[in-house]
Parts: sequence; structure tokens; C-alpha cells
Amino acid sequence: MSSAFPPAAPRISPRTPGGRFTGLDSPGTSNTGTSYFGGNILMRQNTRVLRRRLLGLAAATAAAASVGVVALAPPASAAVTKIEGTAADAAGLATTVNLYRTLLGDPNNGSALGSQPAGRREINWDGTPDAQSAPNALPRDFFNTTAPRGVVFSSSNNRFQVSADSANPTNTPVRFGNLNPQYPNIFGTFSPERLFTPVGTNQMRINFFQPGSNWPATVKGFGAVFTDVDLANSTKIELYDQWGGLIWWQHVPRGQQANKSLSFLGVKTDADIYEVRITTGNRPLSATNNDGGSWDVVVMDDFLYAEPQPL
Ligand SMILES: [Ca+2]
Ligand SMILES: [Ca+2]
Repeated sequence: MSSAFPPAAPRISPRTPGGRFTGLDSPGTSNTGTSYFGGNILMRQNTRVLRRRLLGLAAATAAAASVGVVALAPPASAAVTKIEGTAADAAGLATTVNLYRTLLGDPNNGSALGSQPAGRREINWDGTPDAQSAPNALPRDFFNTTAPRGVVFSSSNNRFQVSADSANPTNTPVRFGNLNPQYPNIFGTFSPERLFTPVGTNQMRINFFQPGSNWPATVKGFGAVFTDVDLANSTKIELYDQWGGLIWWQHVPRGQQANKSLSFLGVKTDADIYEVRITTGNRPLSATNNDGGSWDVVVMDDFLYAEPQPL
């Protein structure tokens, strides 16, 4: 299978053509990270000051000459605080996920419209209606329209699915048993009982918006729960800035049991995350892709991320 990430699907455009320069730097970033991904703090701070000045100059130039956005290079490095863990069940993983909730901060802003001043957003998939759950597709903008939480998904085919719950009108099997009868035996849940996956591919992208609008946004942290990660190098999270620069990436830790393991990987960073790319396992879900040996099929449960702030 090719390791190349699929091309991005068309993005939703900002409401003002040509972009704008305000808000590209968020105030109040801290340097309290417990682990760092290259570079030193002083250099980054100086870079940010310089970047603000350049952006201001570019904005003035753009206003005078009516030209478009000038893409400037992002900071060379970012501070990253990482929380990760694996467990046999939801109770075992709860401590890890709660640590990450604390790191992102309260409150959980639910489906509140617009960017809130603090806190985080979560998606556990469990409230997704039957009509948008397996065997039906989940609209890729469901969590910025019906449930406005500021995320829109994309992939090579833009097909996504939330698993059926145990009481649904079409008697669809839980945990993606509709796609392969093996899957209910290998996938566990962190938040019962719906799970999430791209369909026809094992790679997807997440872009952020001011919740309920098409105004692009960035976040300062993202984490997700995965189930049945069997191989150490099959599943990963990548974070990118608005210039397409890689901020950070890491493989998701593999579970310590054959089936239904839960894994969590989440980071908070002082960089502005414009896009998250997720690779789930090394095979997409399908009737012929049975999990085992060198074939690792993985799906996702809870997403947790910092409050989307407008770009
Ligand atoms: Ca769930
Ligand atoms: Ca697996």
C-alpha cells in the first residue's frame, strides 16, 4: 500500500476572498511544555515577534496595493506537550484521557456556536443519529453544521461512517460489523458505543473552523482514542500549520492485547494547528481486509481538541 497521503479535498473557502492578516498569531502562548520537538524557546519567541512584524508590514502592503495573502514561513519549531497511553478497556484509559482534558482546559464547549474564549471540544460520536450512522454515511461537515464543533473531515473520497449502536432500525451490527463480521470482535469502545472511520481508505484529514461557520480556524491541541492498534508503526497523527509545514507527528502506541485494546495520543502545542492528518492502521475497513498478522485494521473513538480560534 502506498504511504503517500492522498491529495486534499477541496476546502471550504473563507468568507472574505483574499484572506486577511489579523489573528494569525494568537496571544498568550506558554512555554510550559514537558517535551520539545527541536529548536529552542528563545529562538522561537524571537521568530514569533519577527513574524508579527512581518505580518503587520505585509498587511499594510496588501492594503495599499490590494494584493492577496503573502505566505510567510512559519516558526521553525514548536513546543509540544504530549500525553499518550494504552489500556485494555475504557476504565483503564480514563486517567490518560482525563489528563489530556486537564491539559486542554475547561469547559467542554459542546456544540456552542462560534469560538469560545477557553476550553475544548470533544466528539464521542455517540449522539450521532441512526440516519447518519452505519450503514449510512456521516456527512463530512456534520460536526460543523448539525453539531457545530468546528471540524470538517476530508479524504481521497470524502466518505466517512459512524458505527451503529445496539438499537437501530435496520438491525445493523455494532462496531462496523456491517463492513466485516470480524470487526465487532476486534474493536472496543472508550465511550459506548459508536466508533468512527473513513471508508475505503485508512487516511483522513481534519480542518478547523469557527464552529458553525466556514471561517477557517486553528487549534492548539488535538488528541484521539484509537482501538485495536496492533502494530507500532501502523497508525499515526500528523499536525500541520496553515503553510503546509509539519508541526509534529508520531505513531499511536500499540495496544498490549490482541483485540479491543484502546490507545490514546494527544498533544498540546504553542503552534497553530491548521490541519490534522490521521492514518488508521495499514488497511482500510472492508469485507476482505481481516485484521491479523501484518494487516492492522484500526478505527477511532473520542476526538478531543482545543477550542478552534479564527485564523
Ligand atoms: Ca463513542
Ligand atoms: Ca488492528
